[in-house]
Amino acid sequence: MPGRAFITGVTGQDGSYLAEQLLAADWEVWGLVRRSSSAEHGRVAHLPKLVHVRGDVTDLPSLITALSNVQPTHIYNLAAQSSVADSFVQPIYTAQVVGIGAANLFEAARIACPEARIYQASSSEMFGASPAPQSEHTRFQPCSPYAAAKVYAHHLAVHYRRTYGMFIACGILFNHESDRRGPDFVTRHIARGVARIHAGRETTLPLGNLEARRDWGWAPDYTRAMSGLLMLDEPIDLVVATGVSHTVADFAAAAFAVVGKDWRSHVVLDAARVRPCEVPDLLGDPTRAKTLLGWAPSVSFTQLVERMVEAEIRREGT
Ligand code: NAP
Ligand code: G4F
Repeated sequence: MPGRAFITGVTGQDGSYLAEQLLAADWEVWGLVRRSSSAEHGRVAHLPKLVHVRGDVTDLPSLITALSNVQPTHIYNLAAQSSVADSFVQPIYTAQVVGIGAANLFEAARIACPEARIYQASSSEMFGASPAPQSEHTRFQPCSPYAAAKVYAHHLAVHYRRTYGMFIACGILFNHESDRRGPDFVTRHIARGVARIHAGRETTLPLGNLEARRDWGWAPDYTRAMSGLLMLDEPIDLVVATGVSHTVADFAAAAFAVVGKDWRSHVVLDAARVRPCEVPDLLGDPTRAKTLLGWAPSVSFTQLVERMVEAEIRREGT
C-alpha cells in the first residue's frame, strides 16, 4: 500500500528519480530542500505533486520540525556532499553533511517518528582499498574523507537499528549514473566532453586516473532497489551493483566511439584531477540483492554510455 515518503537530497540525481517513481506509484512525497540563492531545483521542477519542505540535514531543529509535521512512514536519507574529489578539499564540511547529517536525521526520527522506516544511502566507496569483488561481508577500508564519513553514518545506522529497534536499512550502492548526474562526476564529465568535441567547441578532454575501475549502472534501477529495501520484513545492509566493472579509459573509449572518434586523440592527462588517495577497483557482488529483491540491472554498460552521450549531444543542440 502506498504511504508517505520523506526524502532528504530530493533535488539530487537519485532523489529526483526516487520521487518520480514513488509519485507514479501513488505515494505522497515530501522532499527536504535547503535554502540556496537560485532555488531552481531543475531535476524536480517537473514534479508538481512533490511537496517541498525547507530544511538542512546539518540543522537538527529543522529536521525535527519537518518530521513532526510530515509524520512519514518511509524516510530516505540521500542528502550528501557526494563528491569524493571535493571531500579532500572540504573534509570537515563533508563530515558535517554526510556524517553528522545522518546522525541528526536518525535522532530527529527517533524523537518525531520512531516507527518510520529509514533508508540510509551507504556507498561502495566505503570498501576503499579492499580488493574486488566486494559484498556485504567485505571490510570497510575508506580512502577518502567522504568514505570515512559514510562509514560513520553506516555504523550509526546499525547502532540505531540494534539499540532502539528502529527500522534502518542501508543500501551499499555502487556507482550509478544518468543524464541527471552532476557534471563533475567522471561519466557525465566524459559524456559532456565528447559532445562538445563532437560539436567542434573543444578539442581535448582532461582526465585524471584512467586505470581506476568502477561498477557503473543506470541510476533509476538503483532507486527501485532503495524502495524495495524498505519493503522487506527486516532492516538489512544490501549491496546493489551490476557485477561488471570497467576502467575510466574503457568509459572514455566507449563514449568517443558513440560519435565515431578515437579517445586517444582527445584525452589529455590532468595531474590536478588525480586524487591524493584512490580507490582502485570497485566491483560489487549483487547476489543478495538478486535473491532478496529480485533485483537486476536493466541497462548494460554500452547502453548507459550511449544514453549519456546522446543526452549531452541534445543539450549541446547538435
Ligand atoms: P547528488 O546528486 O550529489 O545529490 C545530493 C543531494 O543532497 C542534493 O539534493 C543536495 O541538495 C542534497 N544536500 C547536500 N547537502 C545538503 C544539506 N546540508 N542538507 C540537505 N540536503 C543537502 O547525489 P546522488 O548521486 O543523488 O546520491 C544520493 C545519495 O547516495 C548520496 O548520499 C550519495 O552520497 C549516495 N551514493 C551515491 C552513489 C552514486 O553513484 N550516485 C553511490 C553510492 C551512494 P542541493 O541540490 O541543494 O545541492
Ligand atoms: O565519478 P567519480 O567522481 O565517482 P567516485 O569517486 O567513484 O564516487 C561516486 O561513486 C561513489 C560510489 O562508489 C559514491 F558514493 C559517490 O558519492 C560518487 O557518486 O570518479 C570515478 C573514478 C575515480 O577513480 C576518479 O579518480 O574516475 C576517476 N577519474 C579520472 N578522471 C575522475 C576523473 N573522476 C572525476 N570526477 N573527474 C575526472 O576528471
